Amino acid sequence: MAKLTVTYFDFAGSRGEEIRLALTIAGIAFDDNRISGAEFAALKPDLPFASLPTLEVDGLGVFGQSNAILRMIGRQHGLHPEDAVKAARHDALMEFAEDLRHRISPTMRIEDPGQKKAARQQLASDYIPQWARCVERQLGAGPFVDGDKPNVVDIKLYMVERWISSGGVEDIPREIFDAYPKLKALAEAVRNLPAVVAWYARTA
Ligand SMILES: N[C@@H](CCC(=O)N[C@@H](CS)C(=O)NCC(=O)O)C(=O)O
Repeated sequence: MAKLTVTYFDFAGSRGEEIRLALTIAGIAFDDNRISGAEFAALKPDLPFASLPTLEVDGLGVFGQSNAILRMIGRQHGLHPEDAVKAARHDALMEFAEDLRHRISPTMRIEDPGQKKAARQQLASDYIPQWARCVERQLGAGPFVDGDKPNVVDIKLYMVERWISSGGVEDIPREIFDAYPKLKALAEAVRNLPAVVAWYARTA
């Protein structure tokens, strides 16, 4: 098995943590390369898409774009559907998780506190409930997207749920997903996977 290196910032969240969790759930060893902001600035011009995370596969090169990396891991280790139609449902949810990030992330760069608060309150009153309603509609009996089998899509949704429900974004209520029991159950089921519990016992 080729040596794998995940490069990301030194925190347990977002796109890099999704890759770490996917490999952990797959039971695949990897080099967990956590870098500082200064190291990122130095590396950035040479990264495939000028962003993190990346996955380096010894002998094959450096891969970028979190969803592409997750799908590669998923296909290699039985964590993404082989069936194209089923995969399209998973892919759509994975892209939709990115859509949510792309709505929230720009508010991090608003400097005026009043404007930042207003932008986030607006998201909390319209876009985020709409996002959660759409996700909830896609989920069946659960707890995972595919019933009782976890896949990379579940990791992606878990990371988003955990980000918001931990109070990670000021002025977006941490309870905002409480009205969406299937999404909450999915997140809880990922959180309780033995590999995930063991990962946080080791890294938290
Ligand atoms: N579409 C990309 C987005 C990557 C991205 O924006 N990564 C952030 C960290 S989560 C980053 O590198 N930010 C620093 C920068 O863009 O300068 C993906 O899914 O990997």
